[in-house]
Amino acid sequence: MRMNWDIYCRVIDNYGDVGVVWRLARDLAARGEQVRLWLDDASALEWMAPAGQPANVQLLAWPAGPDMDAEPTGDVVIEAFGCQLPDAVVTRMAARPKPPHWINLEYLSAESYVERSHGLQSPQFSSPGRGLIKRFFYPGFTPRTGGLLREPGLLALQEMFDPQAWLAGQGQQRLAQERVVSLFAYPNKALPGLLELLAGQPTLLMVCPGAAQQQIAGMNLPQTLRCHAMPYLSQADYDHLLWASDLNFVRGEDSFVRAQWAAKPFVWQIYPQDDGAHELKLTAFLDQWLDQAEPEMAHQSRQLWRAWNGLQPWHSIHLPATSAATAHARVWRQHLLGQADLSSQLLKTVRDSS
Ligand code: TRH
Repeated sequence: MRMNWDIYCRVIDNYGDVGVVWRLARDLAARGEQVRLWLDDASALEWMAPAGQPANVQLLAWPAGPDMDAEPTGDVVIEAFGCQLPDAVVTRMAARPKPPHWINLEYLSAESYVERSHGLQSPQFSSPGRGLIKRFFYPGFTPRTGGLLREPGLLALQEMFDPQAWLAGQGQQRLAQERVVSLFAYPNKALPGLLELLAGQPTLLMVCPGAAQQQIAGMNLPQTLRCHAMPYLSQADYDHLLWASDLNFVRGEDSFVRAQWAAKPFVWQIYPQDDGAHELKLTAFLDQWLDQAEPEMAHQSRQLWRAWNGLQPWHSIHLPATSAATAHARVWRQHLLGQADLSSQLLKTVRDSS
């Protein structure tokens, strides 16, 4: 039975918040659900989703005018990344004859608290939400978590993808012996070290908008390194960039997940936190991801990831052999395919508790 979903999200910084909720909204809509996406800043969707939204996704501004206060709430209300719903919305949720499913969608992490906390319920004892139950939903990498966003048909699309044709569409061509590397990064002191490492082999470096493009613009590059400054791509084309590359540098949350579905070697730059909490989060992922990996590849990856994240000096850093890294990326994707995707799990949670 089709349900009405309200997804609320406040954009804190960067593009991951809007990127994740937009992907979720589209995925639910593709499965026949009716979705309203409430965003306080939808500007990034201009380039992320230039084709606009499907008919069953409605984009709404938050905070909105008086109409927001009058709107009935959906059957399911998703509070993304602890964004704190306005009291007026919670009051209306509590006033519904049949209370809505209230789900707090959390950030992605491989830390052990995720399995412990996923699915926990928080009954509301005071106004405005008195009588409602909020459920915590944690994405993750193991069957005891909420899984990862993965649209049905994603792998089939990748199978049919033609990397040369796509690169040509971007005005680029892979030269003989050249590898293609994508780079999406926060400001990073390790960038000169990385460029030197990449220049050890002919490389076409596709640099996404942002800090890295500015940093590279002022540098003298060796002849073995061809850099191409990319425009902002749509989310679909960003996937294509990951699929067309032999090695991907990704960041944050959503590009990090997409790199895993791309099943190409990748390096993650985690969103840095002032209190250093990102180191634990990075280590938790490395531990899971490298658990069954070939030892040399695992060692080199750990050193490279830590140095790229400023957690150790850029010293004696190597790129893991492409063959071992690619084999590992495929094994890891296969492991992830063993768990239900995030939208399927959300739908199941809601249906089971209806
Ligand atoms: O932009 P980010 O750094 O977002 C981060 C993370 O979400 C982090 O967890 C959060 O705490 C912080 O913001 C506030 O990286 P992320 O998550 O990869 O999001 C980027 C989105 O932009 C993703 O949906 C992919 C999309 N994208 C495109 O669609 N086209 C592009 O050209 C590029 C470079 C990205």
